Amino acid sequence: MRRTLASAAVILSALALVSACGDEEEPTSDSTEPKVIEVTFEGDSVTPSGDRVEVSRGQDVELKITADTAGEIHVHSDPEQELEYAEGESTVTIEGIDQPGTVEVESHELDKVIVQLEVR
Ligand SMILES: [Cu+2]
Repeated sequence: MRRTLASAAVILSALALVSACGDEEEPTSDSTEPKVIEVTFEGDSVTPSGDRVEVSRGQDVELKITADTAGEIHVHSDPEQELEYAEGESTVTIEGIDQPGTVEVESHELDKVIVQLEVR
């Protein structure tokens, strides 16, 4: 009887191990996917203009840019980030920001805020 119980216990724990492996979940990729924002520069205006955009801490932000002239984007994070873009279509990436708070993304050429990133 004792022996039967012991082997039953062995089988049960073996099953537990197997199912533990099977239940392992894939890590969710939501927080690692970059936030994509389309930005258009035209003359002395930019779209979006001052919009608030929520991002997660550490989440990269991809700016898909269409511009009639090359320029530079200034990200008021700590440390600051300066991103140059070319005339035409291009993509620049703002590196994920670790500190929660509001970070302004500006064009100094136009003296305008493009988006305010709300880092949570
Ligand atoms: Cu600035």
